[in-house]
Amino acid sequence: MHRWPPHLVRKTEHKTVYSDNQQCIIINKVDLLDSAELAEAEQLAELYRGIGYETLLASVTERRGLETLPTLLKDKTALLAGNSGVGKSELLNMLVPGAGARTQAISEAHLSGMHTTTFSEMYDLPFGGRLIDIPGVKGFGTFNFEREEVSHFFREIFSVGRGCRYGNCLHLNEPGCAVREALERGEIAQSRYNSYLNMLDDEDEGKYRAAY
Ligand SMILES: Nc1nc2c(ncn2[C@@H]2O[C@H](COP(=O)(O)OP(=O)(O)OP(=O)(O)O)[C@@H](O)[C@H]2O)c(=O)[nH]1
Ligand SMILES: [Mg+2]
Ligand SMILES: [Zn+2]
Repeated sequence: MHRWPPHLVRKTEHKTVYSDNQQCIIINKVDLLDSAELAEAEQLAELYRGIGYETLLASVTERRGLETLPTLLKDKTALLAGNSGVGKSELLNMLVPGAGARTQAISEAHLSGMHTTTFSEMYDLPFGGRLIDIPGVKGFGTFNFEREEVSHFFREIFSVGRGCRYGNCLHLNEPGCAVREALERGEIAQSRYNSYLNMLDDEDEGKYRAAY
């Protein structure tokens, strides 16, 4: 079973921050969780809701937790993003009867070393709108941004960070850092701040622009 992939949320968050699009986070396969894991998932959902993301706990195979999706997707063009095997194509097949997108158990997919969906395809939603199924993303990918821009991918850190004394504050130990203050008051989640630090430290993947 997949562990929660906060890095993936960050990844799509990054993309949506830049495109100014709406993002809905779906935590799928809750049918596989025991009660402790479900509680953990619910906490995570609350965290992201608090930041302002529509967040659903769902089971596509059991048709649960997805009741609001048609309203969210109606007359929009949306993209299904997420790791390979999380159930994107399964969700597409649920929303678009007859789409017939291939789905595959993770174990089989991993044996072949391939993503089940190998190219992106757009489908018309029966209630209006379009949905694009894409091959699962692997790992973090290569980005092209400055260290000062990492906070742009964390909605709440970005908005609180406007109150920092220095415009180029990295929210580490700088004086007058509004982010650290908000963290101490519990207004920014420690887990989000840790993710932020991880991403800031993670320089070996060539994510940052080379200095020139
Ligand atoms: N238990 C459970 N299994 C699910 C659920 N949703 C999807 N699956 C299964 O997970 C496996 C992978 O689903 P896919 O829809 O192929 O995954 P994908 O995200 O499209 O994967 P790629 O095309 O490789 O990116 C399939 O065997 C699905 O039947 C769910 O809610 N619960
Ligand atoms: Mg797929
Ligand atoms: Zn700061």
